[in-house]
Amino acid sequence: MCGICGCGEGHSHSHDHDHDHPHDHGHSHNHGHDAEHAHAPGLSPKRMVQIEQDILAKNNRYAAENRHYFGGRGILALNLVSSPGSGKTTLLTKTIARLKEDIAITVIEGDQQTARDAERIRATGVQALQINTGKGCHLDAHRIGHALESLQPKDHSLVFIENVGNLVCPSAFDLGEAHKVVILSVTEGEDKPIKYPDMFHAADLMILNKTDLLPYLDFDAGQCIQYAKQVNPRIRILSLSAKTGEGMDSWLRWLKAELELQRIGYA
Ligand SMILES: Nc1nc2c(ncn2[C@@H]2O[C@H](COP(=O)(O)OP(=O)(O)OP(=O)(O)O)[C@@H](O)[C@H]2O)c(=O)[nH]1
Ligand SMILES: [Mg+2]
Repeated sequence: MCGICGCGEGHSHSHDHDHDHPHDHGHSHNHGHDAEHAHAPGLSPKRMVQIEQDILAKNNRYAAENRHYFGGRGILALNLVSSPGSGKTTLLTKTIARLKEDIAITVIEGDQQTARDAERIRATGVQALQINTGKGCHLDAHRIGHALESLQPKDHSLVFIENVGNLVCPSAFDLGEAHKVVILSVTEGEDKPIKYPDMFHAADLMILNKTDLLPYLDFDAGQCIQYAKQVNPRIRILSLSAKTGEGMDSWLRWLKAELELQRIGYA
């Protein structure tokens, strides 16, 4: 169970013992699937809160390792979050097509089931690894650490992490990314930033996608942008259509600028 949001995390390899994973960046560590115990009968609310805090603290330690890994190698890692179907994979395939000649790109895909998104990414010619979370509702930093071990992204490259489609739980889990990028499609309604404020608060950039559909909808883009800024005054907002390519140039310029900053190589 997801002890953070209560929506029922549990890994597809669900079990209840601790085990070790060696990491080739110099250490091994334990992790227990504590979250799965969070709904066990007989647990007091106080104990539940303690378990939630432990899960997040443990995740934050792995996230710090990932951030150190990215920082030392000048890699820009972005965590793409949204509700299901906002267009994350479409945006990625279109972005990769425009950038892959100049920039090395690696993608980590998170979905509950199937390898469909990783296959769509591989069809563009770049490396992708699919993580299936089973009943899990978000990616966690520990799994990203393992994915990095097997993918070995190049120094000064771009790593996209497409999170599980869910506007709630992924907001609580730092993966070590430079930025969370929240994608909201215009078919979802302009009120999503105020209904799911944690996600819009956690994100540094919001992409308003599927703008090609605006003529057919009552979506009020100005109101949506105002709601997003109400929740997070620092949020940057770009509007685009991954389908038609309108607005993509600004997104590509943002990516290149952020990559350049990351290439400085942080300690
Ligand atoms: N009209 C229009 N459709 C789009 C656009 N971007 C994506 N789509 C469509 O939206 C649907 C979902 O796109 P995906 O890229 O699979 O969305 P996703 O966010 O990766 O979905 P999950 O991984 O399942 O959460 C597909 O039918 C896409 O073709 C867009 O800019 N305009
Ligand atoms: Mg997808």
